[in-house]
Amino acid sequence: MAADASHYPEDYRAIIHADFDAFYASVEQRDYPELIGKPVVVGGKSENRGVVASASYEARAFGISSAIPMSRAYRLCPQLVRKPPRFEVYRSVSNKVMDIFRSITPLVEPLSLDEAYLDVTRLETSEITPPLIAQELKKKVWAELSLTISVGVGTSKCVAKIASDMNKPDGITVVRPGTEREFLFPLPVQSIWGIGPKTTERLNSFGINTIEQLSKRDISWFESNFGSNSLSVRNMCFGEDPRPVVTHRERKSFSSETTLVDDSDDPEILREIVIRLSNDVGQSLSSRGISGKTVKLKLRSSDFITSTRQRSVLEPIQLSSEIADVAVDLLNHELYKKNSYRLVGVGVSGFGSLENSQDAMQLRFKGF
Ligand code: TTP
Ligand code: MG
Ligand code: MG
Repeated sequence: MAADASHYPEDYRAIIHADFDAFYASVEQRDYPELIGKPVVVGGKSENRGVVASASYEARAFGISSAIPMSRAYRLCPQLVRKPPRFEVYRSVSNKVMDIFRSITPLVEPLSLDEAYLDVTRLETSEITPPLIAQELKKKVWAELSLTISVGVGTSKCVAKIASDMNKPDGITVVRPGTEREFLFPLPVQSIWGIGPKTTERLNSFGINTIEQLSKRDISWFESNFGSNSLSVRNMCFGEDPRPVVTHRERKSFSSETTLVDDSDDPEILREIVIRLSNDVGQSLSSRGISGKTVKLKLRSSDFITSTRQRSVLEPIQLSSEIADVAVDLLNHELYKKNSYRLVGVGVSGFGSLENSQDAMQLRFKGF
């Protein structure tokens, strides 16, 4: 569906759902460029009864998908390349993408490591429309992370989520206000959030295959088949889904840590790492308009002993340089031990009241 960029009628919400394409597998292809264009899966070894967590789109052409046994994946595609998962890397990419989303709106609801809802209703101006915001989002993610997301734009969460799946990979699907039925009706019933394989089978056995066929049933039929969910399922057939985008409850701390490629006892290297991590944490805080009073340094030595040192400052801080000043000082007090370290982390906690972040939220709305 073309990204028609004209304005939305008033009273409509503009919800974006964004999801990485073949998340784990794409991160592996990005970090090991020799895997680009190849059938790649991330998952456990077949001899350990491993399953596929994520399959590159090249692997999907062989019929390979998430959750199938690795042994079966190899039978479908003998030249398959398997990579073991690197959860730390995926978590760090996830934090970064959520920060990119939050640089556009604070109204971000992460659903899992690789996807989130954004409410961009308020961001609309004479020049900026929801489809343009979606395009901007894709561009930013590609520029900063060299990974593609697929994006759906709709007037509710359920429509946006179904839309983001329509043109994967690297897709953008806009369901304009008022065209929800046109979009949803031809789709199979299992596209609806909450309709799993068992319910699908039962509905199919009644001859109900498409959302249009389901939508034709009357409310009493829904009541006897869906119980307390009947109204929400019925409404979703028409694209109506009042669930708001909820930002997760306030976090108590923000941190960033890294495992060193080679263990190090070199003060210069360790200081440089602490400064880089302070920078990551500073960016997370700044993008949310939060400042904190406690800085924590985490160190894990080559013999796997983890220690933490923390210090509180009088005035809340947010800037990378201020965080780094404290974190580097904490590090300097450890260096006399001449230990070699394998992991370094920096965190900030001790946040003030909510008021500050709400101010920041309003500022960002105005300044977009
Ligand atoms: P998904 O977004 O469902 O899948 P995907 O990103 O690999 O592929 P696409 O969105 O393009 O269809 O899940 C995100 C990650 O979650 C996925 O990369 C690996 C992990 N995952 C599992 O570990 N097991 C699973 O069964 C599924 C579905 C996902
Ligand atoms: Mg995905
Ligand atoms: Mg996902």
